[in-house]
Amino acid sequence: MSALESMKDSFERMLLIRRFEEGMLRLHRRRLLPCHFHVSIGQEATAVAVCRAAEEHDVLFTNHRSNGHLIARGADPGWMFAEQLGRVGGNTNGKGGTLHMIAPELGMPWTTSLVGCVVPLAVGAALVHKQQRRPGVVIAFFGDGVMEEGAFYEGINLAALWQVPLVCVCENNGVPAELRGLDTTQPSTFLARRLADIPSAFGIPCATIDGADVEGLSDLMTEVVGTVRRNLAPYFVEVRTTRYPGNRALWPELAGAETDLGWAWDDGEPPEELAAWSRHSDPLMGFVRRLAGQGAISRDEATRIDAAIAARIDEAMESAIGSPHPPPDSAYRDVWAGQETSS
Ligand SMILES: Cc1ncc(C[n+]2csc(CCOP(=O)(O)OP(=O)(O)O)c2C)c(N)n1
Ligand SMILES: [Mg+2]
Repeated sequence: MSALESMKDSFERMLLIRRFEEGMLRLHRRRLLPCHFHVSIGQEATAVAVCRAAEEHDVLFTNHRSNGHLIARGADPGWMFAEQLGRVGGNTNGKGGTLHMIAPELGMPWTTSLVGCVVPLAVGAALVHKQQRRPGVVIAFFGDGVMEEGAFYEGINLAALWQVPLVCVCENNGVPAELRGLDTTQPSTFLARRLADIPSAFGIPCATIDGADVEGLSDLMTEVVGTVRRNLAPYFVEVRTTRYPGNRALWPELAGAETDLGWAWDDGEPPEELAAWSRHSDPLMGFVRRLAGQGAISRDEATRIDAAIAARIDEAMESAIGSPHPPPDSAYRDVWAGQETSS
């Protein structure tokens, strides 16, 4: 892939994630979602950069904020809408929802909604990779909240002692306003925001990077994943992102308006509540502005790509809405590993 093709690929993947999550917000406004949900608007660059750096045989663990990770790895938006709508066609036919989305066929075999627990699970998987001399590395996505949990410390301690091929990707999106003041919150989150100091103390190499810079992230993640592959030892990356203004913890809202790529060509301004975030912190609009400024993408081409993605998302969403709810007699199916699915 040429440099230009790879830039456009990053743009398309980030846009697909954005349009999927804007679709989730639309479903919320239509009151079709039976359960809470999360969006990763503003964190798309991390998902895309990590998945570009990962190879097919690598194993990825995700968390409750998983839409971007799954889509960047190639998951189909159709089943992801169905799962979150509680419909047949999702990975558990709608019984797990936002908290339990996985794609084993894409090397994303497991997730947990217990904050922190993804780390020991991923360390265990990485140990298996090392002991059985499997070719891949293990990559774990988690939030900064994980670093307030004991499981994290046990996990990285063992990862450092056992020297397992594990890439920790900590998406530091700060503490949402409604959760500020909880006594479980670590001083590091509030004060220094230097989360990388913590794994450093365990002897794990660390990097901190701006989550709004998809190209910087891609370069770093390629280097980090390559280093872990070569050295069979853990690495920790803190990605600093800024929360999208509509990103409430459980029930996100659309802030201002859906993303309009025209903003990159000075065609109108984002609404006031989005303006500062869009200009300084949004990895998607930042990248489109850069591509447009360099003449790497024309407005027509961006509009064509956007229309194709919007059509794909609309079709996937309407087909998921048309899917039935799982029948009551399937209540105990799809909920344990190894069971047959109900559809
Ligand atoms: C062990 C545990 N404690 C508390 C919760 C409730 N909870 C769900 S998400 C969340 C915040 C997680 O923060 P972070 O890991 O930074 O992810 P973010 O939502 O900010 O992306 C909390 C406390 C939980 N799911 N598990
Ligand atoms: Mg967080």
